[in-house]
Amino acid sequence: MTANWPAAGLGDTLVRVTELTAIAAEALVGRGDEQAADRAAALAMREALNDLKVRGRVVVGDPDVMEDYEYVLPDGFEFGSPDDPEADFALDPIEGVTIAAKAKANAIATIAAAPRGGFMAVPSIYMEKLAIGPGHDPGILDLDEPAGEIAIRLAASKGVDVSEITACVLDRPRHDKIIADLRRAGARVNLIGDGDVAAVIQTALPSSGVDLYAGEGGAAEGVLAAAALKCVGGAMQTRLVVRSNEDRRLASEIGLEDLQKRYSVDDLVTGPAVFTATGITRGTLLDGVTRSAAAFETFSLVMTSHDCVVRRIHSRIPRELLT
Ligand code: VTB
Repeated sequence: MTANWPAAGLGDTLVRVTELTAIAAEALVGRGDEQAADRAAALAMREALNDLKVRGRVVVGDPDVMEDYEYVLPDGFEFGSPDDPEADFALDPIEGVTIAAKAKANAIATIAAAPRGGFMAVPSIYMEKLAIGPGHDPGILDLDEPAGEIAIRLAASKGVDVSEITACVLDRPRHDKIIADLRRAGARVNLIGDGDVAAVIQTALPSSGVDLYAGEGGAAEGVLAAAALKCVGGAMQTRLVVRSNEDRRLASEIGLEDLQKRYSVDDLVTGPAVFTATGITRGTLLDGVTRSAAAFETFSLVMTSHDCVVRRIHSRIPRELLT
C-alpha cells in the first residue's frame, strides 16, 4: 500500500465531484444534445476538482469523442496547487452521453484517483474487454477463446449451470459473434445500449444479476472499470483494438508498441485507487438525480481499494449550495 494514500482524504471527498457533475449533467438529460450535455458535465467536474486539496493530473481524460469539440478535461489536464499532495485521475463526466441525451437509463458521472503514475495512459481507441467478479481464477478469462467457453468456465467456478450465467454485452453488430457464442453455450445475454463501466462493475456486485462482461468498448472506460474492480475485487483481461493506422499512431504516441499485449486490472491500475460514480439517469447500478424545489438528490457509489470498502451514498443537496 502506498503511504499517505488516499491523499487529502480523497476517499471521502471525491464523491462530491461526481455528485456535482451528475447534477449539472441532469439539466441536459433528454435534450438531444450530446455535446452540450458533455460540456456542462465536464465544466462542473472541472470546477469541483479545483476545490479538492490535491495537485491533480488527468491521465485518462473525457473519452467522449466528438467533432469540433474543445475538451474541458483532456488527457494531461492539470489542476490544484503545487503545495498539495499529488494524485492522478481517470474520469468520464458522462459515461453514456448518448443515453443521457436521449434520457435513457444508466448514464453515470464517474471518476477515479490514484497516486502519481497509478493509471495506464491509453489512446482514444477501442479495447477488447472481459470482466468477472471476485473469487474466481483470472485464468478463466482468455480473449482468444470463444466467449461461450469463458461462460462455461465461469459457471463451473460458480458451481452453477451455464444457463444461470448472464453476460452483459454492448448491443453492436461488432459483437454478433460474441453474442452467438454465448447463446450457443447456453448463457443468457443482457444487451445494453451504452455504458460498459457500469456493466463491468455489475459483474462484481452479487445482486446485479450480471456475471460476465464481454466486448469492445472505449479504452478509457476500461481503465475506469479497472479502478472500480481494484476496489471490489474481480478480474479483467483487455487488449487494445487497432483498426487503422491512425489507431496505431495514437497508441505509438503514448509509447504503446506491443498491440497484442493483454492487460489485467493491475496493469491498468498499478496501485491503490479510489473510485466514485453518481447516477445521472436511473439505472441498474445507481438511481439518477432527482429534483425538488428545494434540493437535488443523488445516488453514488464510493469505493476505496486500500480497505476494500464499498459505500452507497444517498445525498440531499440544497439548491442554494449550488448557486
Ligand atoms: C464504448 C463504451 C462506453 O460508448 O466506448 C461505447 O465503452 C462507444 O461504442 O461505455 P460505440 O462507438 O460502438 O458507440 C459507451 O457505451 C458509452 O460512452
